[in-house]
Formats: sequence, C-alpha cells, structure tokens
Amino acid sequence: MEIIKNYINGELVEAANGQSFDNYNPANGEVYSQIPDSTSKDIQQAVDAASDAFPAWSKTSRKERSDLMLKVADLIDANHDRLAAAESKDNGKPIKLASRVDIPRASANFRFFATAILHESTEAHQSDQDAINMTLRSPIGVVGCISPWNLPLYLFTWKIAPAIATGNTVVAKPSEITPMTAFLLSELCIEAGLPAGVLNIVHGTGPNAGQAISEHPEIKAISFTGGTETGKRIAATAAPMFKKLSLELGGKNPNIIFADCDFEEALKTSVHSSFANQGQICLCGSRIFVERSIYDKFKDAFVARVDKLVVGDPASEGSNLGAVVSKPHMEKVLGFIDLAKKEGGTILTGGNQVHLDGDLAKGYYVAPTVIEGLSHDCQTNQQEIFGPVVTITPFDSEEDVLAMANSTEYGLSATVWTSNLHKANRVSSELKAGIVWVNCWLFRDLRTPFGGVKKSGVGREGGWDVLNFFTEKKNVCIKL
Ligand code: TXE
Repeated sequence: MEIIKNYINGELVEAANGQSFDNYNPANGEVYSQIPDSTSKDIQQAVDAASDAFPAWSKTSRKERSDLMLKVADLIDANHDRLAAAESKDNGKPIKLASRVDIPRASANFRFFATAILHESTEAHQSDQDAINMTLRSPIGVVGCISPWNLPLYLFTWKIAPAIATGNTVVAKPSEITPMTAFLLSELCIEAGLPAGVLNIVHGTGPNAGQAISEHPEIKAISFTGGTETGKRIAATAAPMFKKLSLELGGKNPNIIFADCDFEEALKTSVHSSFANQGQICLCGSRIFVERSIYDKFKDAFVARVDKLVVGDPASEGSNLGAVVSKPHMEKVLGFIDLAKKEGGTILTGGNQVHLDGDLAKGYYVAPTVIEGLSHDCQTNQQEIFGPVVTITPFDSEEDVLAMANSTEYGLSATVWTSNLHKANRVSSELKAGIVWVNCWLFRDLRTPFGGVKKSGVGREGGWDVLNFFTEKKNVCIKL
C-alpha cells in the first residue's frame, strides 16, 4: 500500500489527525494507496508555513525564483516515465496520453512561468498635469490553488507555477480522486531545494481541506478549476471576504462542422476532441453540429471511426480510451446515457459499460458513445456529462447553429470547421465562448488567455492574465 503524505513547511507529514482514506485504481477498482484526510488544522499549519516563507520568497530576485523553478521542471522531465505511469494508474487515462500530454505539459508550465517573469514589464502613464504614473506589481501573499482530477499534474502545475513565480507562497490541494502525482511533485520540490513553506500541498476532501482553504482569512486569492457547483460554493464563501478569485468551471462545448470544411481533418480531429481522456476534458466538443448537406456522410464516417477505438488497459500502448476516473463518475455517465434514451435519443454506437477480462474486470470502462435525434435544449444537450458521450445534430444555417451552440449555460470553448475565412470570423465573433478553435482543437499556446464565460467561470488563466491575477497593481503618481 502506497502512503501519500502532505507537504507542509518543506516536510512530508501525515494528516494532523492521523486519518487517511482509500485511493482507487480505476483500471481495476482496487484500493492501492492511502490519502491523508486533512482538515482545517492541516490547512492552518500550511498557512502558517506559507506566511513565514512569504517575506523572504517575495524578496528573492526573479533570477533566483526562475532558476529554482527550472530545476523543478528538469526533475519532472528526468522522472517523466515514473510520473506518466503514476498519472495513468491514478486517473485511468491511457499511458500514451499521460506520456505525451500530461507530464510534458507539467514541466512546460514550470518552464513557461519561470522564464515569463524574466521578460515582463510594467506600465507607465505620462500625464498632462506634469506628472508620471508608474504601475508597480507586487505578490499578493498566501494564495490557494485547488485543482480537479481530469488532468491532475497538468492543471495543478498550471496554477502553482505562476503563483510562486510571481513571489507568492502557496497552499495547494489536488483532487482527492487523483492525488498521486502532486505527492510525487512534492518530493521533487524537496530535491530541487525549494525553500520550506513556499509551496505547501495538502491532501484531503473538498468539504474538509478544500473548504478550509476557501474560508481561511489569510489566503488572499484562490485559483480553482473544477465543477460549476463547487465554483459557486467557493465564490459564496470567498467573495464576501474580498478574495481574488479565478474560477475555471465546466463546459458543454459545440463542435460546428460546415459543409465546406476539410472533411478528413474535421473527421479525424472530431474523434479526438470527443473522446480524448475518455471525454473528461473541459474543452472536449461534446455537442457536434453538422451542416445538413454532409450530415449523413459525416455521421457514418464518424461512427465507423469511433467503432475502431480500443477501450482497454490504460497501461497498454494500444488503448485509445482507458477507464473513467471513478465508480461514481462511471455511474453518472451511464445515468446520462439512460437519460438520453428517455429523451428520445438514438444510440449510434456505444451506450454501455465495457467489461474487460481478468485483473481489469472490476475497472470503470465506458464505450465511446454517439447519440443522435435529440433536441438542442434537452438535458443531455444542456448538462455537462464529462465522459465519452457526444451528441450529433444537423443544422441548416449559420443562424440556426449559432442559436443551438449558444443555448447552454456554459461558454468555455467552441470549434468551427470551414474553409471560408469570412464565415470563420463571423461565427467566431458570435459564439459565446472564451476560446474558439477554427480548423483545429486544443492547440494550446501558453501565452493566450484561457477561461470561459457564463457558468464556465470568471477570469482568465495563462500568459500575462495569470501573472496579473497573482499580483496586486499599485499606481504611483510622481509630480515632475
Ligand atoms: O469536481 P469538484 P469533481 C466537472 C465535471 C465533473 C464535476 C464534478 O462535470 O463531473 O465537475 O467533479 C475541491 N471547497 N469538472 O467532483 O468537486 C475538490 O476536492 C473547496 C469539470 O471532481 O468541483 C477538488 O480538489 N474545494 C472540470 C476540486 O475542488 C472543494 C474538471 C474539484 O472538485 C470543495 C473536473 C469546497 N467546498 C470536474 N468541494 C473542468 N472544468 O476542468 C470540492 N472541492
């Protein structure tokens, strides 16, 4: 049994109450490690350590912070295989996805923000009244980072790297469903020589450890990625305390395919954008809209490709889809498939749990599922399923598809396939989403603003946006 520990004040420690709970391997449904069941007492210890570390850390030179973060990035790369195997085992995702995406992106996050701080500048405004204004930016203090289970180390480092790069000290909590790589990262931070208290990683449940972060008066800002309901609860707790908040929440993203698209490219990428990571990416295109003149051709070709996807052992290089993250989540996804049937949907492929043999017989596998015949405003097409389930719907005009695409409470991302640049521009500007990909999906440039509108969240991560989020601006006006 592997034992996960908290990382507080530079040391690996058990929860203060000595309690722990089970961590499951989704591939076989077995418990394989223990997670500290931290409470407000552990969060208090982490806040104390972070507060003590803040004065010195916030005064280190950019170069010093950058060098330390680059060391962490190098160690992530040096431990690539071990981290990828751990991520695949903890989350159920195919090892090839963890190897090619999750772990390289974790070290890229450290590298990107370690070097970004070497190149930033601040503004100055020359006034008509014979004065000059300088905008200074300072770290906030102790900040909180709370991350979800779908891209565990990838999203965890996406938050903590900019937070510590800008001179803050951090109390961070990974999802209790996938805590392993955050624990391994704490060992790497010790090896890299990160000063004690700069980063504190506390494991535990949302209601205990997570809620204690939102409530703590000394934590001045919270960066959160996860479900919309949790985001609402964090905002309700933290907003009256005037904490800075960055909330990256759910999505129900449209994937719009016009008849004049590059058919093969749209087809290939749509299979990927529907089912990558078992559909458990907030950016997955879960509502596919296809222009009526190519609807049947696209639908048939799409279903034929999906039928070829292999659902299998996450540890096998041959698997396209692994396990979904947990038993409750699998039941939730299967419940949505039942709902879709009740709402009049036709299952074109999938629609069932997949039972693998041998050691994997108790794993949480769901067949990639394509559903047609649903109205755009039914529950299946309005609620985030967050699993390997997509709907496919024909449309007749730009106006028609925009109305359907914009009809949900979410507005994270959208994908548009067309070879007509004017149409691409028109449709992109009318889509109510924080991110639009034209003729591609999930091309990520870390400098670009990342986030959503409506119930998909508040604020933007990435690039200068997140460096602004983790700093306070102060204007100094000097009379000349
Ligand atoms: O997320 P939660 P869950 C969506 C997806 C999924 C649903 C629930 O639809 O089915 O959210 O997933 C912590 N105060 N997304 O249950 O509960 C929690 O411990 C402070 C979308 O995993 O929101 C974890 O660390 N923190 C998404 C983190 O919040 C609290 C990615 C996320 O957990 C807390 C994942 C509280 N009161 C799920 N309660 C995306 N958009 O990327 C929980 N947490």
